[in-house]
Parts: sequence; structure tokens; C-alpha cells
Amino acid sequence: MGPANIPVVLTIAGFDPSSGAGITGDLKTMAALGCYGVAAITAVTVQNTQGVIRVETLPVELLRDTLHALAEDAEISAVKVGMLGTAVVARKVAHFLESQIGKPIILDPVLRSSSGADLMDSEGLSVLRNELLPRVTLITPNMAEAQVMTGKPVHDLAGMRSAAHELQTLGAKNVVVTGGHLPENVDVLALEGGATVDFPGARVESNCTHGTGCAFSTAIACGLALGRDLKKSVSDAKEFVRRAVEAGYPTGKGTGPLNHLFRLK
Ligand code: PXL
Repeated sequence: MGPANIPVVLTIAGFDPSSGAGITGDLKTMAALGCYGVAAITAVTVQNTQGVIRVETLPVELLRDTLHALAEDAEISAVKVGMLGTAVVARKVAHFLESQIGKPIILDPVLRSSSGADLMDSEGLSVLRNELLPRVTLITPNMAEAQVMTGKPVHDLAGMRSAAHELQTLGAKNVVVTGGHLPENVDVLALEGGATVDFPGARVESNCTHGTGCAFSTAIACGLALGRDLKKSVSDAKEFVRRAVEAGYPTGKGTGPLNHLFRLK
């Protein structure tokens, strides 16, 4: 594919100044995977590799104007939605997504940071479930997020499968529940139409895992933007995250970022 055909992928997400997660991580993933990334910031977090210190959502008018400016300008091939922070922001994004129906839209239902900080308010969870989930192509919860979204325990493969199907009954077209913390590191993809596909992996022992969820959902958006099907996009995204974690190097005192740009020397 020549440079003229590089697809534009939009991330709607929070800013993590340590750049493992959030929009700056997403832009690195997009660049690594041959897409052009544009970003609309929902919230600014104050954090480093040791944890989240503070979270401030941006004025929703700023988000709305950013989304409008980007969408009226370039052809957007796929959208990834990450941290939203509040119900007010989530509603604004749900409204924007109506103008993007028909494109691949990937929703990473970010609720907490891995260090335990709340990244979504409680009313926002209802908006996520009722207004965002039905509008997207794929939702990518990890086991903890799947548990909160369904209200049922998700501890193993059987729990992941039933959570994926339950999220489909709530209106999600396709669901991938990620199990990176399980010994078998398996992800479960429930496809529209009823089929379920498992993606087993090997557990990677590494301290450079900050941003894996963001990179996974963004890499899937890139695969779809490049015209690949959902199964291939999920399996490529899993491989991308594995290699980025393996190539990670510590940058601070806490959990290191993955190395999104592992292909660059
Ligand atoms: O990994 C979840 C996540 C998503 N988005 C932002 C974050 C985090 C975790 O810290 O900061 C902006």
C-alpha cells in the first residue's frame, strides 16, 4: 500500500503522560502498524509508571469541536474509543459515533487503571453499557471489566465465554474478552452470529505491561482499517502486544510501558 493509501484511524481516549497507555500510546501503535493516527482527548491524567495521581476530564465542548474538526476534514477508516472518565463525556462520544456508523468502531471499556484508580464514574458505566455498547463493532473488556459490565464473576475460560455472550445479549455485535492474566493467556472472541473463537497465547513474564489493553484495541482498529477481517485483526493485535511487551524496557520505578515501536531500532 502506498503512502497515499495510509488509512486514518481516530482514537478518542485519555492522555497518559507516561505514554504507555492512552492517546500517545495509541498514536505509537498506529504508526507502528502503518496507519495515520489522529486523536481527540477526553481526559488528562497525571500519572507515571507508579500510578495515577489525578484525573481531569476536558470540557465536553472541546471534545465535541475536536471530533467535528477531525471528522469533517479527513476520511476516518476506523475509530478506537478508550478512557472516557464520566457519563457526560461518554454521552458526547455516543452521539458522535452515530455519525460514524458503518465504520469499524472498537470500544475498550476502560474502568480502572491497572494500579487501581477509577477512570470512569458510576453513571458512566451505565452510559457505556446502554448507549455505547450497542453502537460499536467490537468491545474489548479484560476479565475485570467483563465482570463489572455483566455483574457476574469472570475467573476462567468458561466465565469469559459466558460474559462475552451476555455482553452480546446487551447489544454488543462482537466481543473479545482478554485473559492476559491467566496462565494460558487466552482471549475469547464471540462473533456476531454466535461463533466463538479462542486465541491461546503463552504468558509473558515482563514488568513492561502498562498500556497493553490500549495497544490491543488500537491494533485491532488498525487491522480493520487496513481491510483485514475481525479474526485476523484480533490475532495480529495479540501478536503485536506480545512482541511489544517482550521488547519493553523499564523507564521508571513502576510498571514499565510496552515498547510499541519495537520494530524501530
Ligand atoms: O490502561 C487503561 C488506561 C487507559 N487510558 C488512560 C490511562 C489508562 C491507565 O492508566 O491512563 C489514559
